[in-house]
Amino acid sequence: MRLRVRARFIAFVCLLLGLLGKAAPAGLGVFYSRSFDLPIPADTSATRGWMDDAVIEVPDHHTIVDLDVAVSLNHANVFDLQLLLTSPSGTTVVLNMYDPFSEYFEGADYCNTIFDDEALNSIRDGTAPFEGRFRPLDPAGLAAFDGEDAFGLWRLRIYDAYYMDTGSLESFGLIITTMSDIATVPAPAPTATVLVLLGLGCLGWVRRF
Ligand SMILES: [Ca+2]
Ligand SMILES: [Ca+2]
Repeated sequence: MRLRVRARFIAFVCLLLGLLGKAAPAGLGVFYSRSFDLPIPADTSATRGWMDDAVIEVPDHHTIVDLDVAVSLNHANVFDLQLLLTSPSGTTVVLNMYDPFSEYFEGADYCNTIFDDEALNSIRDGTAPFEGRFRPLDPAGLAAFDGEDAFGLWRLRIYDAYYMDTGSLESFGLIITTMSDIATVPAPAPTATVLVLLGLGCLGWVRRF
């Protein structure tokens, strides 16, 4: 009985999407990621200074509903690092940085770290290599990007503020939850047709029960 109800629901959604010409339900995430090998700092003869910006180009127009940011880097002491993300619109959010006068620690690397406003823990509660999900340092959070168009160049900027230790950026990614584009752009005719046929097929299958 439950299978039949679920099949009816799938058939109904397919038919509705096909007839309305929608590509997919709203709220799907899109992921843009790149590998890097950028020294931190950029001047390999120094142990303090800016990394060259890590840039991801988003080639599509998406109105951002939620944004998460993935970072992997190696660095002998990540206490040195200030991580900032700047959107194509020019908004900057501080992902993490430390105050040398009140919170010194030793620890290496960011390993598959995901900055996420909805994470249970702040990055300040984590310890290197920060594996998992953490809220960014900036009180405004990544919500500062909500409502912006994701299209264009995103820059992860990293400043190594103190001497001695160095490292390199390995990867940086954007996980964008978007609604408006997916919900409003009509699907290509073949997609809509396939959805209608799929919906009709499912209905036929349901009737055989
Ligand atoms: Ca989030
Ligand atoms: Ca350093």
